[in-house]
Parts: sequence; C-alpha cells; structure tokens
Amino acid sequence: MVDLSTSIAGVTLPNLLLNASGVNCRYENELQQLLDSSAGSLVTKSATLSSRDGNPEPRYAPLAGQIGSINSMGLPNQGYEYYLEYAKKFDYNNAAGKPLFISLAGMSLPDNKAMCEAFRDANLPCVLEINFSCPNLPGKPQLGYDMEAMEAALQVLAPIIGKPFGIKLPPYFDIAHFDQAAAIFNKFDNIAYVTCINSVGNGLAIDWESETALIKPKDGFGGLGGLMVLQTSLANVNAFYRRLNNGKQVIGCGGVTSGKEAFLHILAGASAVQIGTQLQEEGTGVFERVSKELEEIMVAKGYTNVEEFRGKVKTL
Ligand code: RRO
Repeated sequence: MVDLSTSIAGVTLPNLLLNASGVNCRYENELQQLLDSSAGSLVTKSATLSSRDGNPEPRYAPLAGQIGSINSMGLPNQGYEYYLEYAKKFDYNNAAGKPLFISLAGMSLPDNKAMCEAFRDANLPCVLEINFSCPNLPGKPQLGYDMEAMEAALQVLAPIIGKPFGIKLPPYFDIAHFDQAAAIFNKFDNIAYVTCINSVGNGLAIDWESETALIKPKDGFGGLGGLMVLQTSLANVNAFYRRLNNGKQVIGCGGVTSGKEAFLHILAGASAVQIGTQLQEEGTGVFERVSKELEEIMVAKGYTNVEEFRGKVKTL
C-alpha cells in the first residue's frame, strides 16, 4: 500500500489532505465532522478578536459547470476565544493521530498580536496559520499584497509565536512578487510553511438570465476558488517551493476536486493539500474519495510515498 503521511511545522499528519480554512470549520460540530472523516488534519475558520456574523447572504455560490465557487463571507467566526477553548480541550493523542491547525485573521496588527499572545500563553501543541489574505473585508486591503506591512507584521508576530507557524497567502501573479514575498519569509526562521493560495480575490459572477450578481456583498465581488484556480494555485505552490529555504514547506490549496489535482499539487511541491470548494459541495466524504484516487494514481505510477515525487514536476 502507499503512504500518504506527511510532516509540517513539527507535527505529523497521517494523511496529507485537510480542509481549507473557512470550509466546514466554524463550529465544533463541523470540526468534529473533520475529525470523523478521512482527512489527516483540520484547520479552524480564521478567527478575529471578537466574533463576527460576516457579510449579508447570499455570500457563497457554486458556479455553473462545476468550475468553482465565489464567496464573500466576510470572516464570520466565533471569536478567537472559542477556537482557543477548542484547542485547549482538543485530544492531541487522538487515535487517528490528527494534529490541529488554528487560523487567525486579526483585523489589525494589535488584534493579531493579542491573539498570538493568548495562544503562546496557552502553550498548546496546535499550529498557528496566520491569514494574510482575506479578500472580502470592505475597505480593508489584503496584507499579503502590501509587502512592507506584511514584513512589519511578521517582525512583531513571529517572535511572539516563537515556535514553527504558517501563513496563508493570496495568489501572486508576477514573478517579482514571488521573489519579494519569498525574500521576506526567508528572513523568519520560525515560518515553517506557507499555504498557497487563498481565493483569487474580487471576481464577479453574474447569472446571465436574471442579469444579477450571484452573491450580495460588495456589489457581487468575491473570492474565486475551485477548479478554475488550479493552475494559479500550482504556480504559487511551485514558485514558493523553489524559493523558500531552510526547510520551509508549502501547503497547496486551490482546485482540488479529485486525486489527480492533489497529485499535481504534490508534484508542484506541496507537503500537504487543502480542499475548500469541493469540500463545501461534497461534504467530508471528499477526503476518503480523494485519498483513494490519489493512492490509485500513486500505485499506477509505482510510487509508495509522497516524497518520491514531491516537487519533481518536469519542465521542458
Ligand atoms: O471569510 C471570508 O470571506 C474569507 C476569508 Br477570511 C478568506 O481568507 N478567504 C476567503 O475566500 N473568504
């Protein structure tokens, strides 16, 4: 049989598939569904200092033809204390061996600082993933597109977190931006991984019959995910895989609907693979199906573990 296990930021995942933050992970019962599934780990909904209801509905829509989704959720979450309490009672010795990732998305640097301090003080074995890339807050540009502000934030947060952590990045579309962002991340020893990518920000989906935007917030503008962003995701995974040093890893996210796309993410350099839109559409059974499909591809190609082909995409 083949081995789908992986290690990231000092924790071992029995299976390299997990949810994308934001999907099926706002409430404890949803997190339990992930624990009960074949996912190898779970990451919580990005948390803010105080709980938020998020943007008005409809705020998520799948797109016709199964090409992906658009969302402008607006960071609905229970507030970081809810996820801190969850992390405190989480069974880190669970029989499946699944580690816990906690996503934080403060509305300001002081908010991020306060949340990181609270998690540091709790001294738990969960891994923090700092989200620098929410595209859906009216009036708030993404930190991930402001290199100076992102570096300044990391200078404050990385020492507070102290131990290995990850950051969730927006997609970049220019080689100079890959270079600049990677040069910043390489300055921080305890950045263990980057997750590429968050949704492709500010698309507009319109129903041609009703001539109406599919979602309500921001005049219909929202982040794109799913199959239509696969190649952008693969490029970002590979760009950072090639540029990051000192063992920094990449988690792939974007466009995974089957074992084939999971395989492509690993070939591009991903150490783990998150599933967002397809999880939203299919439910937590997606993990068993995609794991099985990935295993079948590996068997057919003669691979027994993911290290054998990670990052080994061939170029012409
Ligand atoms: O809640 C959201 O609107 C949201 C977030 Br925080 C994010 O990081 N990515 C996304 O597509 N939606």
